[in-house]
Amino acid sequence: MKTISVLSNVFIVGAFILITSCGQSGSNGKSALSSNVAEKVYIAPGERDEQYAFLSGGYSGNLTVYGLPSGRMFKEIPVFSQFPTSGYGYSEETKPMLNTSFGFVPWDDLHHPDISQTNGELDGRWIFANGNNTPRIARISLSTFETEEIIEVPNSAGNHSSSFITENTEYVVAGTRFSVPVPQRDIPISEYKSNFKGALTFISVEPEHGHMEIKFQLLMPGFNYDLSHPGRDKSHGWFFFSTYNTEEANTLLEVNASQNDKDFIAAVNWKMIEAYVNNGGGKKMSTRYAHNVYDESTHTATSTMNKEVLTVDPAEVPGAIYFLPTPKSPHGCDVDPTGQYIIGSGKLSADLTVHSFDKMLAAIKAEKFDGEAYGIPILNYQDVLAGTVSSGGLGPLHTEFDGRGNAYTTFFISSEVVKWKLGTWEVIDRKPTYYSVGHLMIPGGNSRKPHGKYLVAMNKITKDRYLPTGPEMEHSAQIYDITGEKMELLYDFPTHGEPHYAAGCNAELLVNNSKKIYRLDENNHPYAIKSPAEARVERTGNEVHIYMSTIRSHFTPDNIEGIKVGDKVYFHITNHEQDFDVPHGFSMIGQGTSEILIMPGQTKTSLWEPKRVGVWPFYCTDFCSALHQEMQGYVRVSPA
Ligand code: CUK
Ligand code: CUA
Repeated sequence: MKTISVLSNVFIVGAFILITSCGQSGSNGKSALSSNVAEKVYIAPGERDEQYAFLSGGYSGNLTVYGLPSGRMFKEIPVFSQFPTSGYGYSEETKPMLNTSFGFVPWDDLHHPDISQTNGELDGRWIFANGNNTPRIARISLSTFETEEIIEVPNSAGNHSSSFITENTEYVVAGTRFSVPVPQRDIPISEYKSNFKGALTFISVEPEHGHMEIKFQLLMPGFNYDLSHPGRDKSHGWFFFSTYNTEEANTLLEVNASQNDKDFIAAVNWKMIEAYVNNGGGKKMSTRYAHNVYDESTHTATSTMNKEVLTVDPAEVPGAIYFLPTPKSPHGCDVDPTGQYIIGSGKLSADLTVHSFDKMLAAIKAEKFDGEAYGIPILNYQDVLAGTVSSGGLGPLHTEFDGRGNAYTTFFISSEVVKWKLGTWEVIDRKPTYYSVGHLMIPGGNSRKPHGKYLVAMNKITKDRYLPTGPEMEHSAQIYDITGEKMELLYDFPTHGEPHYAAGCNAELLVNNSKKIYRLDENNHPYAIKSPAEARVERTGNEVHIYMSTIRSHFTPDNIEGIKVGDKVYFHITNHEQDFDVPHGFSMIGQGTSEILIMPGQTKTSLWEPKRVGVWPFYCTDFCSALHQEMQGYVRVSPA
């Protein structure tokens, strides 16, 4: 214990020195740039980027889409947040997406996007993302770039080691950062030890439409499950989870969870557990979790509340889970493209620990264990160790790969990316980041086939990189060219919200699948109208349904009378445009539920509850034609 706390102090001093040196001139990398760097990131007007990058928006709850190498942002995709730009989470169709067992939660903390894979290669169908706060996993379509499904993860809290996927997108996996009583109940917090559980949740993904279902939950010992990665290629069938707080402290974790010299990486043979549950294994537990699905044909989401989940106690499946001792509270847990190396980044360590999958299998076969924790065998550290990387950097966090046998690790405290060689563990290059990098991303770097051209470092601290914007600044990302022996810093760009992980791919994977227009003849929204001729107003009790049409540049109907104070007025608006990229907006005066944006062929509903007598205007919020300013109407509201 003493050694560790001394060590952490050293790191804190290191961090302090680093941060205080941030603002000094000469240390910010400007002089390091060669003159042809500008050409490498310059995309001429009308030209397009080579790669997509999807950056997590952290506490914004959103996912942002960027181009590489330009660093230009193309789109912000609302996932776990209400988003006034499109009306996501405000329109009647999308409100159910943000439903949870805790009610409507229009916010979350999105950390790790991951693109769907087939045979360990990116297939560009969907991208998954986790919500940490109210544990959820979202699936976003890479055809419409819209959130299509959100499933809540029960028995979890701080859904952090998520949303990583297996090689054929069989499962998207969610691990809990905070262990909690399972099932939740009223017990003293001091009884944490051995009463709290850490759920690792395997959510199956139906291959045709991507529909998610919770297949099973492993109820693990009450550690903190930090990050995870699937085995790939030779280790396909396994999943690896880094843990900290194997001390099972429930207070002052900063000190109490740093006592053990080594925590664990948990190796989970999910194929074995899958076979066990397919044969009727596991126990059904009652719980509550929301499952929200957006249907592209009706343009409408529905939310259902599920009542039970299948749980598995590790003791029921001996031989399926092992612990790999890993020094100093590992954070990142990354698997190389061959599936041989599992890299643990002890955040209080200077070295990286690389475990060997082959050695792990051999040790399991030989039944050579160093004891057990809650019945789960602990492998011998030396037996499974492939090597350590001693780079001299401080505070290692995350590693990605270029597909050429090199790995790139971020060091938060020493604020740098270190390139090293798999197998020889030698350090090849190191470049500073500005400042204090968290994750990094190489497009495809989380698959068997990385597209190792650019590396994006996502930094926690911005300081002096941009024109000042008051005390709060956007976070900062940096692009490096990694095609040479040495990395080359190309460009800085700001991000929206805090980027944790990102996922990226070559542009070709998505450009042809990106949907251009919703077809009117495929619009099965219950309140869609096929043409402006069908526009009408229908009343049932105090509910008024307005079937409205938009086409350049008018609303039909545009004068509405007979509305009374206290009515619930639903504007069901169908955009009858047949041209790509001609949205119309709709907004009503005094409406607290944001505008909505309706794409061609789509129907969306805005609810308005008039409070005052009068004649009230509405208008189109999106500049749609030369006569956009004429696109308006009135609603007459009479006394109740
Ligand atoms: S975490 Cu952010 S730096 Cu949530 Cu993946 Cu490591
Ligand atoms: Cu429609 Cu502006």
